[in-house]
Amino acid sequence: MTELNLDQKQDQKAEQKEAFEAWTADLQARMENVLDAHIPSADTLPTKLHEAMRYSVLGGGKRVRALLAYAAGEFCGAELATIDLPAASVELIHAFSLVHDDMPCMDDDELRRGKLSTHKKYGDAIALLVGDALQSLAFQLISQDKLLKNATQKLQMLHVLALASGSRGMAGGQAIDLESIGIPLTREELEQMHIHKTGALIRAAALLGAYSSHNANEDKIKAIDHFAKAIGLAFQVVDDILDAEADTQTLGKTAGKDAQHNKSTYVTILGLSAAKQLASELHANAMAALSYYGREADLLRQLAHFIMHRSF
Ligand code: GRG
Repeated sequence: MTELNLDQKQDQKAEQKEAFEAWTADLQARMENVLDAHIPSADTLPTKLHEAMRYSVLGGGKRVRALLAYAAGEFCGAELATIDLPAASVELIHAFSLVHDDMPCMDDDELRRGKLSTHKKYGDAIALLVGDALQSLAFQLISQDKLLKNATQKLQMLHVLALASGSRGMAGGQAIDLESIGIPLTREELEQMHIHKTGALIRAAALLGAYSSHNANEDKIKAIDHFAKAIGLAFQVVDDILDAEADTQTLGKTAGKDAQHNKSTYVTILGLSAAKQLASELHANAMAALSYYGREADLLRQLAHFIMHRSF
C-alpha cells in the first residue's frame, strides 16, 4: 500500500469529517421523523398531554443516544430500520428524565433545549404526566416493534432499558445526586453517581443498537459495552466542564447551575485542567475498546470525538 503524504492525509480527514457530519444530520432528521410518527398527535385526546409530550421531545436535542444506537447497530450489522424504535425508546426515556429533572423538586431549571422547560410551559402536573407517559411509550415502542422478529431479542432490550432507567440506573443516580446537594462527594462517589445517572442510559443506547442486529457477534457486543461505559462517563465529565465554561445561550439551559446548587462536579473536585485530562483519558479508554476493529468502527470513533468536542 502506498503511503499518503501530508496533504492527502489532511484531505482524507476533511472528507471523513464531512461524511460524519452528513451521517449525523441524516440520522438526527430520521430520529425526529420516527419520534414524530410515534408520539400521538396534538389533536388526539387528551390533547394537552399529547401537545406537551411533543413539545418535550421534538425539535431539539443532539440525539446523541440515538446516534450511538445507530452507530453500534451498524457496527453489529443491523439494518437501519431495525434500530429506529429501540433508538427512539432511549430518546423518549432521556426526554422523560429531562422533563422531571427540570422541575422545582429536582434541579429546578426554566430553560431546556433553548426553550421554556415543560413545567414552565404546561405546569407541574402536566410535566409529571409527560414524564410518566414518555416512559411508558418507550417500552411500548419496543414491545410493538414488528421488525424485531425474535421475542427473546425484545425481552433483552426491555430488560436493558428497564435496568438502565430504574433505581439501579438513572433514577438511582438522580437520587444520589439529590441527597448530595451541599455535601462534598469524593471522586469515587461522584463517579458512582454519574455511572448511574448519565452513564447507564448511554450504555443502554449502545447495547440496544447492538441487540437490534439479529446475529450480533459476542466480541463486538463486549467491545460496544466497554466503549459505551467509558464514553458515557466522558460525556458527563464534558458536561461538567461545559456547565462551568459555556454560556446559557450556547447550552440552551442555565449555565453554572452546579455551582449555584452547591453540587460536587468533576470541575469542583479535580479543577478544570484535571477534569479535561480525565475526559481525555476516558476517551482513550473508549478508543482502546475498539482497537481490534478497522473502518467498521469508524462511526463509533467519530461519535466519541463529537461527544468530546461538543459545545452544548
Ligand atoms: C427518567 C427513570 C427516570 C427518572 C427520573 C430526573 C431523573 C430521574 C433523572 C435525571 C437524569 C439526568 C437529567 C441526567 C443528566 C444527563 C445529561 C447530561 C443530560 C443532557 O443530555 P444531552 O446533552 O441533552 O444529550 P440533549 O438536549 O442534547 O438531548
